[in-house]
Amino acid sequence: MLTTEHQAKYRSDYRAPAFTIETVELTFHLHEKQTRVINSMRIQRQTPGAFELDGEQLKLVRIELDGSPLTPDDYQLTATGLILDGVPDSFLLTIETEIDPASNTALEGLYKSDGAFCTQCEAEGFRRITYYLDRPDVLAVFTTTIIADKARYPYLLSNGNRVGQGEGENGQHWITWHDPFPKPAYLFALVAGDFDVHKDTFKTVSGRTIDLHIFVDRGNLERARYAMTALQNSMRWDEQRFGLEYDLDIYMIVAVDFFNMGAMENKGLNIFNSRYVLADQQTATDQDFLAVESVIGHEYFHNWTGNRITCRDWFQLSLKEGLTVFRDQEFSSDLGSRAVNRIQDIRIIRSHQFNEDASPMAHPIRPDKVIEMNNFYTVTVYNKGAEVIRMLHTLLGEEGFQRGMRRYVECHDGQAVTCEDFVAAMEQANNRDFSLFRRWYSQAGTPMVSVRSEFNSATGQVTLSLQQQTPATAGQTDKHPVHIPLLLSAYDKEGQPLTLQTDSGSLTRHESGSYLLELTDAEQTFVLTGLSEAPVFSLLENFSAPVRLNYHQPLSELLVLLAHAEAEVTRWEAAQSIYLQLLKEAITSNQDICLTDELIAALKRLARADIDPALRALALSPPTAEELAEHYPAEIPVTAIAAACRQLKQAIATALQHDFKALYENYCQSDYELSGTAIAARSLCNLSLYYLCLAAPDQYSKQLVQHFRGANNMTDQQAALQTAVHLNLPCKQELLSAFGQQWQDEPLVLDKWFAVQASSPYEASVEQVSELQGHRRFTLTNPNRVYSLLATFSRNLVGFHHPDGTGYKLIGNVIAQLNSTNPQVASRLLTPFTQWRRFDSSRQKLMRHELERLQQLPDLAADLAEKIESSLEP
Ligand code: B3K
Ligand code: ZN
Repeated sequence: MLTTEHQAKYRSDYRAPAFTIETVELTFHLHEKQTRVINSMRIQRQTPGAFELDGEQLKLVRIELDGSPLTPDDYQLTATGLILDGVPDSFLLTIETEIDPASNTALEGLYKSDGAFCTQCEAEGFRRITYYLDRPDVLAVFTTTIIADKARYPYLLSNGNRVGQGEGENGQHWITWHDPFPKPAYLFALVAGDFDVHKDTFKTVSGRTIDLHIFVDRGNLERARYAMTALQNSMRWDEQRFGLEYDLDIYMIVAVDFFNMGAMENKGLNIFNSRYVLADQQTATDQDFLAVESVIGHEYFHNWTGNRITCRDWFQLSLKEGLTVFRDQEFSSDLGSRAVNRIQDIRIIRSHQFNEDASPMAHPIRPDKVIEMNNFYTVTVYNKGAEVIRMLHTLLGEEGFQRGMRRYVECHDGQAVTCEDFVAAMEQANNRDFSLFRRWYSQAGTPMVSVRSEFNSATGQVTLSLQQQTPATAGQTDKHPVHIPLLLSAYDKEGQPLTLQTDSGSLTRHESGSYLLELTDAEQTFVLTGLSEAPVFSLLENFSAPVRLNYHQPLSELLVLLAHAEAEVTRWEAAQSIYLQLLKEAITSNQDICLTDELIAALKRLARADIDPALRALALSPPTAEELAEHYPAEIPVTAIAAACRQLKQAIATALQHDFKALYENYCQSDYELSGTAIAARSLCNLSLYYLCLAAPDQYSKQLVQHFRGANNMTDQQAALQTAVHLNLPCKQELLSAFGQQWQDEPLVLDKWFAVQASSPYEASVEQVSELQGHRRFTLTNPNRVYSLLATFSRNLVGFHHPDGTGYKLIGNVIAQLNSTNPQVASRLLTPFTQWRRFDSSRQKLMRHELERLQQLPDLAADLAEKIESSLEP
């Protein structure tokens, strides 16, 4: 047998396919353990070259070429596919294979989720269903017939429109679907099962009526209402903001409990992890509702950015993901609070993406080398990818950006294209030169922008000296300057906004209200004129580029911004900078944190300020230990970080106790409503209760229990539970068992119960997690459960990094088990180990030992091998 196991692929090796598939007719005879797949492909040669189909874990039953059966002498079976020599230039190939969905624990290809059949084909899962040219630049028209037992599988679904159906023998029935839009195999989907269906419609801008069907487990119909509204909102928003209308007559979403990731944008038939569909007041938190809205939007928006225009090869993944994340972020911001959404997105980049840049798996948003594609559905490709699109938006403005989008769609509808094609469309539509901007696609790492400002009172000028430098990343040491849009504003000492100008014309007013400077060189200076005092700058406003900012601002200036900045995100940034300074000083000096009267007064004003309560809650929350760790690229002082974070919160709690009491009373609501205002109020109310319990546990524990028992929604109930557990209050056990009892049969809620305990910021959490692994509801077969207990724990700075290494062992053992059953999930759990060089020598040794132990596993999956090898590279 030939094997290509663990072989790297390079972007530079791309070759157009020698053959294309014009049409494909699939027939599925569904059976738990022996599903038969008959695949008839009309194939056309494009260029000279071998004919080789991808296929994995398939049992070949027969092959026919233009109607004649082939014998084993006519083809060659390899570990990864099927080679046919001497094929004609145009032919019909029929292949029958047998697959075993019930044993498919990797949840890739065709598998069973509880009682239903479902598929996951991105990136390379279709090859586990049949032999095929499983690459995104082969676009075919699919017709799919599904045959199955009618009683057990009354719903048989696939992409496109339903074109035929009938009854068969022995209680079987069949349905045929036809998708008129040519698509790559990764967008293929099939579902068979018994569901409740929530039905509605949407009338498009051109007047067509689209059927919308959401399929959920029986009994969950009510919990699909919110997702339906989110879908309708998405469809309307994409018409209004991007001018993009839906194309098929029906849009279906199926919610399944067993799913490796969030959801999948299969053409006309999205398959979702049930956590991003099911939501109601009793079982979903406000954050869950917002996540449902965002993921529903994301998958819907892929219909144009991903499906109609797809990727030429998987190195271009950010073409569809970066752009679609940008679109879903804008959707959430247009419908909800723009500032709150932006803050959440900034936090993801700063904590997770910057971490990835500092890890051995660092890669540009368009990677150059991949071993296992599933390892590249990363925060870099997705979220940094979205920041790169956002920078284009900042540079072009909404109008210019939309002009570029229209050009992109006009030129590339129906094609499989590259990131380069996208940038070129933006350039051409706007008559701009983005040669330098393109570097964001090829260069990995987090640029550092250092700024000095000097005021000259004699001339009334400020000289801003800027330097940019990107530290070396794994496998890419040679770095160059990138094109950075830097948004900024300035205030006087009283917090009045200042009008800025330059002599050179290099400063423009941006549509956001901030000013825009474009950095393109390693070093640049800008002279701002006409100022009567040294301004208080707000730099990198709205996080206008995914960079670190090195600009020292005294507390006095940060307090001006905290109190007066026009942009809410800037006020939050000012608060975070203040907290960071305090935390870092405490860690360096090894001294306790002491809040000055001036700072306390500022925080009290913030607590009472006439701004969105959700924003106040965010600004009154210092960085988490995990976020603070990101600021220690060389060595993360685990214990000191945890101590400093605890102290700072304790100090805030004590100093503002009365304010939190007032906030709790003002913002606690008895009636439940799911509106932006109510969500914001709940966040401030729950934060206040947390601080009160921290300031005076004896006095407020009772209140907390009441808050928990009296809660009429999951947000309040979960927040109370988390406060009890994270503050280790005496009522902790009482609330844990009440919650566990009440929700034992609701998997999505029980996941929260596991996660709250796994994130508890104590060393002892490792014992707790170890015990929970034996809980009767714990299982390694369900990815949601694994993520809630174990992925959550692996991100718990204090628990996972327990000095005796038990946290590492615990997760290492699980990875070893999942290696053979579900490598994608195993690989996700491995991510924290890739950071091993950032810890003290004792922890380094323990983490490294775990990586080496895993490396020895027999049949190590490519997903793990790639990460482990890059981590251990000297
Ligand atoms: N495109 C899918 C992700 C597929 C992941 C494959 N391992 C979901 C999304 O980004 O919309
Ligand atoms: Zn996506």
